[in-house]
Amino acid sequence: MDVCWKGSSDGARWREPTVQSKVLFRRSSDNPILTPNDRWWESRAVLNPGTALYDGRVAMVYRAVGTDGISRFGLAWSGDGVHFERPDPYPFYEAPIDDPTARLGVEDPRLTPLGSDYYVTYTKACTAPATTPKLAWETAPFRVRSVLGVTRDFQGMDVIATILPDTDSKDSVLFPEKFAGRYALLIREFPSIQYLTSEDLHTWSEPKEVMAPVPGTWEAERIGAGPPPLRIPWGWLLLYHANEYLRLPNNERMYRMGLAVLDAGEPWKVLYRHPEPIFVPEAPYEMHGPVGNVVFGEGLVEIGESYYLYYGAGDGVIGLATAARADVFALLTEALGGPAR
Ligand code: BMA
Repeated sequence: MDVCWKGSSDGARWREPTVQSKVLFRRSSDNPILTPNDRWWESRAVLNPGTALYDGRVAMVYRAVGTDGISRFGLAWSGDGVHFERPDPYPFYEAPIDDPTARLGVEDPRLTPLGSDYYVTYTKACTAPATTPKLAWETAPFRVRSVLGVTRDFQGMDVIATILPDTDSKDSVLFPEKFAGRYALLIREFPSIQYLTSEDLHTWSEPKEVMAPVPGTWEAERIGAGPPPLRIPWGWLLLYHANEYLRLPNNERMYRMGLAVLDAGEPWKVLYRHPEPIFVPEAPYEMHGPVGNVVFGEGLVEIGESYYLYYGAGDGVIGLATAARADVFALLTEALGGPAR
């Protein structure tokens, strides 16, 4: 492991990360599986992909940053879950030019299949005041809002609504099921994960806290949902990201992935929260990039006997890590006992 936090001349400021390598999810030997290319709108970075199974293939909607520093969405397809093609030379979606709340563009899409549609939850971002677009990784004062869109066939995306128009929020994920007739969503209002419901996808209930950061640990500073929750025999499998400030020389934080299980029918209740991260930055393309020390998983699909986790690495490229379903279930059986059926 590249221990870039050691050997600093300012030894008093830097400290060891609280947790290092964990192996529940293993990175693909084909990583990084998607990198920037010479198209102007995705030439600087591709990252943070939402994924879903569609017509026997993996559809991937990812964040792309181009020469103008603005974030847009690209679309990639894979037949085997590992090798992706980008047949369309144009962005899948970009923010309308006249939206002052999206001057930095759109970020971090997640895909939720529900009914015959695929919902897209994402962030739109601007600076305040939003007059000079800056790169997303610059230390600009950020304003972020969560948005809900929808596609049926990946030929284009319709925007449904901004989820909480007056609130800074991000990391929204829609559940792939309704609860008592209502849509349900997880969202990050700094620094924790909240639960909201809606009858019509336009008006949302008051946020209810689901999980908060844990001071003094690898998830001390802020947490947010990763991919949309996935149904498992115990309830809902929630992979999430967690941020810890390390005071590293080049970037003062580290993003890792954690695992929790939410109650099947009352998903604001946490049945289990694994004490250690299940995936951490270690590879060079995760440790170094526009923002180093980042794994940011947003896509999770089941292929064969495995979970495929698609993640942004170092905010610059896209990686794949897989876990055997049997290993995840063994961990949960040890933690929770056999699933109640
Ligand atoms: C979060 C988001 C992500 C990004 C991550 C790490 O706040 O902005 O888009 O990948 O930080 O920089």
